[in-house]
Amino acid sequence: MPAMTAVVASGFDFSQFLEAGRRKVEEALDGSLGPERPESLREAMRYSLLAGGKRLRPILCLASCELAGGDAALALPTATALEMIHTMSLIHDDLPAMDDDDLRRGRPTNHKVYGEATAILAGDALLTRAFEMVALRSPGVPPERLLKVVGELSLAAGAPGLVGGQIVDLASEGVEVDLDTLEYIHLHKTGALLQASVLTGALIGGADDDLIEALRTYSRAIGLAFQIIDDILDVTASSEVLGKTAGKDLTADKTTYPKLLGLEESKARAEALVSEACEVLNPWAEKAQPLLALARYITSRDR
Ligand code: GRG
Repeated sequence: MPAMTAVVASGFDFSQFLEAGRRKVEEALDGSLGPERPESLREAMRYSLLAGGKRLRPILCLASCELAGGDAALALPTATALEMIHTMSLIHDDLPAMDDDDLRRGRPTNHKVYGEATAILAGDALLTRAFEMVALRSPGVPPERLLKVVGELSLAAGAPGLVGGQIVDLASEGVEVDLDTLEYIHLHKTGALLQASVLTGALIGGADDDLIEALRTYSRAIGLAFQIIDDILDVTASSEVLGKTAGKDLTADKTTYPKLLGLEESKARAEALVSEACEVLNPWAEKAQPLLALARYITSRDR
C-alpha cells in the first residue's frame, strides 16, 4: 500500500477519499466502453483502460469540480475522458517507435498483447472516445461549459501539450539537456494533462475567474512536481512496485531531474512546488482539503 494513509488534521480522511474516488472512477470507466466493433478493438481498449493505475487525473477533476461548488457526478464523464487520454498516451508511449517498453501497470504492454497496429488504433479510439464522452455523454452540463472543456482537452492532448512534450522528449534522448528544456518537457508531456484535469473539473463546477487562476497555478506546480517524483522513482523504486520498467531513463540516456540536480535537490524542488500549489489555495482552505491532500500525495507516493 503506498504512503496515502495520512488523515489530515481537520479530520479529512484522505485514504477514504482516495478509495471512494477510485471506486467511482473504476465503475465509470467500466461502463464507458461499448459497443466497439470488432470485439478485438474493444478488448484492446479495455485491456489498458481497466488495468488499474492510480486514477489521479479523474480524481483531481472530480475534486476540483466540488471545490468550485459543482456536483462531482456531472464531471464523471469528463473524468473518464481524462483517463482515456492518459491511457492512450501510455499505450502510444510504450510503442517500439517511442519508449519501446513491454511492461505497464504490472502487465505486458498493449502492443505486446494485441500487436502494434491494434495498439495504435486502440489508443486512437480511446482518444476520440474521450471527446465523445464530453460532447455527447455529459448530460446536465451547460453546453458552453462543455465547449470550454473540449478546448482544454484539445490543448492538453495536442501539439501544445502531450504531443509537443513527447516530441522534445524523444529528441532529447542521448543529448545534453538543460534545466529549462527539461522543465519544458515535463510541463508539456505530463503537466498539461494534469492541469487540464484540474481546470476541466473547475469549469464544469462553475468556478469563477479567481478560482480558475488559482487552480491554474496549483495545477502547473503539481504537474511539474509529479514528473520530478516520476524521475526519482525511476531511479529508486523497483519495476515490481512501479508496474513499469524501472531504470528506463538511464537505459534510454534521458536527462532527468535527479541527473541534473541529484536526488535530494530534486525531492526538495518537488516539495517546494507542492507547497507553492497549496499556498495558492489558502483562500479556499477548508473546501480545498482534497486538492491539498492530493498535492501532498504526489511527493509522498511510492509508485
Ligand atoms: C497521440 C494525441 C497523442 C498523444 C500521445 C505518447 C504521447 C503523445 C505522450 C506521452 C505522454 C506520457 C506517457 C507522459 C508520461 C506521463 C506519466 C508520468 C505517466 C505515468 O502516470 P501515472 O503515474 O500512471 O499517473 P498510472 O498508471 O498510475 O495512471
